[in-house]
Amino acid sequence: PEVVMIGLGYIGLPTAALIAQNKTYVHGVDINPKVVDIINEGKIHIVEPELDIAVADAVKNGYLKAGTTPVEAKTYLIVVPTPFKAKNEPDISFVEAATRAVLPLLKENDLYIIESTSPIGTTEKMMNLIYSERPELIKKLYIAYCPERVLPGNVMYELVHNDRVIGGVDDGSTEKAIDFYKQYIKGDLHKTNARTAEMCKLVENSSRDVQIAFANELSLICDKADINVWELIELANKHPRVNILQPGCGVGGHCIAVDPYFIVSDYPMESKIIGAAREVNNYKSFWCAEKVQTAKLEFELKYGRKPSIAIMGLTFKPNIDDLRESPAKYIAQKVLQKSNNEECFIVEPNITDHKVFKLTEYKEAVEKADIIVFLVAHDEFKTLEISSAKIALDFCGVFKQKI
Ligand code: SAJ
Repeated sequence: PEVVMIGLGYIGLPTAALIAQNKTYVHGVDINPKVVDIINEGKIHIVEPELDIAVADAVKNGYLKAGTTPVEAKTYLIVVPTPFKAKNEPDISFVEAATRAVLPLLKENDLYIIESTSPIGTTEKMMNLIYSERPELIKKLYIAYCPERVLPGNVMYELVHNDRVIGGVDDGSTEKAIDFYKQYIKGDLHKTNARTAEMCKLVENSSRDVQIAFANELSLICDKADINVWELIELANKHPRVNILQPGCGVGGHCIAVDPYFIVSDYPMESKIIGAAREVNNYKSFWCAEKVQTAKLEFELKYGRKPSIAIMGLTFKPNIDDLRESPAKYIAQKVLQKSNNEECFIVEPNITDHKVFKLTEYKEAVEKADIIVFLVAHDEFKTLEISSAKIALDFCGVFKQKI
């Protein structure tokens, strides 16, 4: 093969399929043998529109093969997860393990690229690791960092059309990496160094987190000030230079709620706003759970019986089936934990079956519940009519009502 792709997950597999569709031989590597088997059958293990066709084609035509160990190639792409450990410190052990796995295969003029979201300095760290183990290759490899920025649900389009930031450990590496990506990508390829490219990825997601935190902070203030935050934001955004995002029940997903910690843990004294944004967004989820408790107590005082509750939505954002780092899931769990034998209906129209939550159809839940808690603004919910006899807690702006 010409390319070895280490990591066949949400980004690695689509990228491998894209490269293979362009008639470049790709050897994909994953530590999970089940994933390897599924891919070699031309099937996929994740949900992503159009990915199934791309993988089926690439495997059928012989351009994509998967295995559990790397083989010799000209380009090595590291696309493995970088989770974080306790105390919110990033864990680059998968990047390091992937690098160690390709180390013995590297030869002069090979290109080694990290795409995994990584703390600043990771590419240089991996370069030092490679050169300490293979000193005969010093300055004879091309080493670069190139983050992905695709939106889950639209990966196959964005992989090709988004601009990319490409940073080598030296100019030769940047050029070599640009030459590689330009075979597959239609977006513009922007040159920089490895550290800037690493920080760029972290900053893109931190910027969104900070902006959402501002909207969430406004929602807390407005709740106390008796102002409809949705109306307020719409009006403020009429200003030509103001563009406030939407408040919600917190920030989720495996990127925006995670990446800012990669900056905060390395530069805690300097990243006050980034750290505070994380706190505000986390607090918003806790606040929503508390609001449900208050609504329950008020209902009981008023009607002398326990209310039934509908929890509307579990995913980390609207119209997807992904529950990773989902604030809605966290709130649902809190409500269930604090349940005092009230009937509780959990709704998630994008998931048919869940091993922990017993799911109820959304119209049925709305009909049966006294308190309806909107956590995710799924399209289905927008056409619901809620009787005025019920209490609706609209945390995500389905109806743009005051809570
Ligand atoms: N959210 C709000 N209010 C808003 C917008 C979003 O509360 O106005 C919430 C969502 O409900 C969700 C979270 O933020 O819980 C994140 O959703 P998202 O749609 O903003 O982003 P992701 O996590 O699906 O994808 C992001 C994207 N990054 C940016 O937009 C800067 C994507 O381009 C990245 O590739 C991806 O992270 C990643 O892999 O890093």
